[in-house]
This record gives sequence, C-alpha cells and structure tokens, in this order.
Amino acid sequence: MSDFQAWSRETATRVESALAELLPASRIAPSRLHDAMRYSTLGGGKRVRAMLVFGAGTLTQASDDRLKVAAAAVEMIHAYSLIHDDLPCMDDDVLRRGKPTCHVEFDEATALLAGDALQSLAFQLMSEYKLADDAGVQLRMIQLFAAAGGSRGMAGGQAIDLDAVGKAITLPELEYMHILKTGALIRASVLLGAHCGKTLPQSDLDHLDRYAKCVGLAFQVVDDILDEEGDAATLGKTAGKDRANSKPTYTSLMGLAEAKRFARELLADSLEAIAGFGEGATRLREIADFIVHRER
Ligand code: GRG
Repeated sequence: MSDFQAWSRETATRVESALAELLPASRIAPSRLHDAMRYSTLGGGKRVRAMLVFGAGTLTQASDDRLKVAAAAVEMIHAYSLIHDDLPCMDDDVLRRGKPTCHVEFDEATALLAGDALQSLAFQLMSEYKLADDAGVQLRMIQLFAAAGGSRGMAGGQAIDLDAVGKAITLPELEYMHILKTGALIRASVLLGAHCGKTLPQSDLDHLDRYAKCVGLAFQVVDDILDEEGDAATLGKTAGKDRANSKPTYTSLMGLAEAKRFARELLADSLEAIAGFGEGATRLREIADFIVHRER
C-alpha cells in the first residue's frame, strides 16, 4: 500500500468516526429521521472532500481536532446534496454508494428532511466548535461555507443543471454550471481546511483557490467520463445516466478522448498552482492525482 493510500484510509476512518459521533444517535427521537441521516452519511463514499480539508490543513499545520469537525461538516453538506439530487423531483435515482437511495430506503418526506437536517447540523458544528484562533476568521469560514451551498454555489449549479436537460449548451456554459454545482463545495473544502491552521498570506490563499478550482472541474470531467465508461458495480450508482437523461456533459460535448486530455490538463494546472508550496502540499498533489486517475 502506498503512503498516500494509507493516509487516505486513515483520513476516511477519522472522518467516519467523527461523523458517527457528531450525528444524532438513531435511538434519539425522531428515530426514523436520525436513521436516515446516518444511513446516507456513514459507511460510504470516497471522502474526497474530507481528504481535501485534511490535505489543506496539513499545509497550515492545523490540528486534527479542528480538521475532523470541518471535514465532517463538509461531508454532511455533501451527503445532503446527494440525498436531494437523488429525489424523484431531481435526478430520480435508486442507487447511491452501492445501496438504495435515501427516499427508496425510507420515503420521500424523510429523505427531504434528512437533507435539510444535515445542512443545519453542518452549520451548527461550524459555529459551535472552535475551528480558528481568530473569531473573525471562523466567521469568514462560515460565510464561505454558506456561499458554497447557495444559489451562487451548489444549489445554483443544480438549478442550471436541471434547466439544461435536453438542451444544447456551450462548453463555457457547462463549465460555469459545474464550477457551481460540483466545484463550489470542493473549493470550500480546501479553503476551510487551510483556515483551520496558521494564517496564510492572501497570495497563498489565491494559489490554493486556483488549485481547488482546477481540481473541482477535473473531478466533474472525470465523473462524466466514469458515467460513460464505468459500471454500476464499480461506481455504486447508476451508470450511463447522463446520456439516458440527455444531459450535456464533457464527454457529450468534447468526446471521450478530448475529455480525458482536458482532465490531464486540469491536473497539470492544479499542480502548477501549488508548485510554490513545497513539501507541505504533498497531500494536495496526491489528492489531485487521485481525483483524475480514480476508477469510481
Ligand atoms: C445541497 C446546497 C445543496 C443543494 C441541493 C441537489 C443539489 C441541490 C445539488 C446537487 C449537487 C450534486 C449532487 C453535485 C454532483 C457532484 C458529484 C459528482 C457528486 C458525487 O460525488 P462523489 O463521487 O460521491 O465524491 P461519493 O459517494 O464518493 O461521496
């Protein structure tokens, strides 16, 4: 096992136990809602966003105690977006992380509420725990986090996505949609992790943000490639859905070969953005490489 594989497993274990501890127990009422929140958040997923929180936190020597709370909050928002994305009124999917989606396992109303409650809990944690030395920095982190999920972030990207079904859109329009839908939370993960530790000068934060933007887009380009080339057993979710739903994707607009070339180009750009950081950014480099070369 490579050093990165060992680190990523350790990071996934850390965030899993933080989530298990921070999510309300199933025995606490309302049990069905708490069950649904735990069902959709625990025991699955690649934990890429948690890795980015920890990777950026390594650069600023942030404490594990802070990073695990920030990573858990990010993974809760991510789980929330997946629950809502799978609902009949959105992508209407039945398989997620190799098991029935939340509304299939529970029911639509419970799935809707589980997503809502996960979002609230994420913000509660970000404001309850001390995540930065300076209260102003922590407030800025919460603002960043809120913007990433809002109408000019993930929710806005989803609105554009739903509107684009069956339509011919241009590459710049596709890029804009994904920068919001997938990229916003990935960018927030990197900056939140960094803010948990020592203060960086604005120029370093700008380099990190450039890295995160490239990695966020690369994540989506590879997601489109995997949707085209992968199978449900490996992906843990329905494959070939974008084409079946007439969704514009990088592969439908560029073709497979060009999409793969674009993903490699984004990887190179992400690495260039953090070239000046030296050893401290090793994990961030490895995560970028993992995102582009992953198989699920
Ligand atoms: C949650 C603010 C908010 C709004 C709801 C549903 C929705 C609006 C937004 C959808 C966001 C979404 C589903 C983006 C897709 C991003 C994506 C490719 C998700 C899959 O991420 P992986 O592969 O999943 O990291 P795992 O299961 O590995 O965690």
